[in-house]
Amino acid sequence: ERLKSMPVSVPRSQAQSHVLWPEIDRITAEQLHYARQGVGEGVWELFAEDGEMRMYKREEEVNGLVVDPLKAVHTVKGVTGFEMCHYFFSPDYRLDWETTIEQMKVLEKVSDDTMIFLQIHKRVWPASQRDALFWSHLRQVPDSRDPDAQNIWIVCNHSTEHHSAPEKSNGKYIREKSNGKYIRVFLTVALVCQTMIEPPKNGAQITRDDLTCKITYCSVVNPGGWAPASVLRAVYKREYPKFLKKFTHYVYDQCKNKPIRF
Ligand code: 16C
Repeated sequence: ERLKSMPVSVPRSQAQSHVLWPEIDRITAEQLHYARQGVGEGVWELFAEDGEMRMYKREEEVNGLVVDPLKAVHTVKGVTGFEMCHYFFSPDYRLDWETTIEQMKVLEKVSDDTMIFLQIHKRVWPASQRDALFWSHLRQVPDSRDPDAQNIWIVCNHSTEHHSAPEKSNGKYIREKSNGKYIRVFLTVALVCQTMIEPPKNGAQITRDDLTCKITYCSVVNPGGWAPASVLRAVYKREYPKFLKKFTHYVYDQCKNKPIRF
């Protein structure tokens, strides 16, 4: 009788017992769905292009603040989707490729695949400096009827709260008058990566030459307080392409002489 009430499957992630888990599970699934939708319906506007990389935006404002959603696609040879996501998720490499950060701290390691980060970003003149507090979750895309789905990984980052780093609560006006030092941004970011394998001839071993990684990166950042629209748009038009090029080159370089990890 007792056996009947026991769970039949092993939990996929140790983070399942965390209070944030329902939110992490829901937002990650939503972001995966959103990332898989194309950019063809005419609402997305191409703003940057470089080799295989294409970056699209939609101009949107909320309460007078620019929150333009961004969607980028890229294709990189010689690496797997897992490798891309691993380097994006792990705090060990973040400062190697992330050029908008001044400081980064892991506030809580929920499990091997889920962490809570606090980051202080570089200041953009003439706006106040920003910080970001978010959970980050890495997972292999589970069960799907699509056989290729086994080769898909996602990292999802989403703003949250944490007792060890409360947002300054003394009101926007005061914060912007230099009392509170940082304005907190709100972000939802997803990196989705799929490994495509060109089967080698004569059943030979798969090498890095047989691999292609298809990348989709989606981001929405709410600046959280006043920042001039023109400056903000100029900054992200420069920073997003810079990020995706630098990050993917970095992962390629890190992986090229190492065994393939799926
Ligand atoms: O996804 C990326 N990185 C992840 C790990 O760090 C994580 C971080 C998201 C970044 C959230 C943006 C925070 C705003 C920082 C202020 C801008 C600093 C620019 C400094 C330039 C010298 O998911 C890759 C992130 C790629 C770069 C994002 C740039 C976005 C700019 C959006 C404008 C925000 C408001 C700025 C206020 C003036």
